[in-house]
Amino acid sequence: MGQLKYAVHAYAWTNSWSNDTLDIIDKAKAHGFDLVEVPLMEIDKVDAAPIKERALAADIELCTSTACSKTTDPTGDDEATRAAGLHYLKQCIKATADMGGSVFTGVTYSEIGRKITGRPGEEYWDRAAGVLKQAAQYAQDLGVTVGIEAINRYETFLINTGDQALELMHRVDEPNVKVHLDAYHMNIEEHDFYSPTLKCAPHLCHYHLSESHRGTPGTGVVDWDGIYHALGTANYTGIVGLESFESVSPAMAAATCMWRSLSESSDALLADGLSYLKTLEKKYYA
Ligand SMILES: [Mn+2]
Repeated sequence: MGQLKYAVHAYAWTNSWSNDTLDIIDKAKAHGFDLVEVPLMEIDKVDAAPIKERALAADIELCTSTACSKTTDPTGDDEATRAAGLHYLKQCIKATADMGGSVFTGVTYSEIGRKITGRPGEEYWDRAAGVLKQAAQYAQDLGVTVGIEAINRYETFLINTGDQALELMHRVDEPNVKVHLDAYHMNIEEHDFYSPTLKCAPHLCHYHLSESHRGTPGTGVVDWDGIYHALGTANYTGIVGLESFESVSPAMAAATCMWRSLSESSDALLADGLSYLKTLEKKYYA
């Protein structure tokens, strides 16, 4: 038995979660994953009860993630947008609890893809922290942890590094707010992989183990030994996960800028990637 819990993002098989895609839960189990990461982008289509039932039947856990949009931006310039952001985050937290999950994460602090006219001033940090604090307090009663995923500069202006995610976490100052790293983004933003992983490890709630080109882990330039060395040193025993955008629709390919194939298929990426990562886990966890 390994010590890490491996999630697979449902985007490996669909770009739109609904009750028509519940079979993904069984597929994830068949692949040997410990959790399914359910996307909450289209929250109105997420029906928690059948998801919970299917996951219980398959003996697999659930976590959730999203990215805020222009109309639900916690850093939005007007009060109404920030209020809509808080309302949306609460919907996501409620759905997570209703399906039996305890981790909700992603770009929870701002609209994904937003560009501003200069470097972000204090007001953006204050807005994000203010909304996240209220969301986190709501989540406490439901037993849900809220994650802050650091993503690259082309996709957000606010949280690009592990250090910045920690900074926002400290500003929110609620015990159920944690950090979420993603190796694809780290490859663009960090100096190395070992140091930020080690520094964030005590505060992690999730780690997307994505390769530098979003293909199969182990076939790009991410320093996987550095990541696992740090995770093993910190004795992190939480959730890590795979994201593949290989086999979905043209719209999904465009949204994730996957303009060419990086692996044979999502299934191949997941099988090869999971086996590669579990080998590393054996090497670095005593
Ligand atoms: Mn990610």
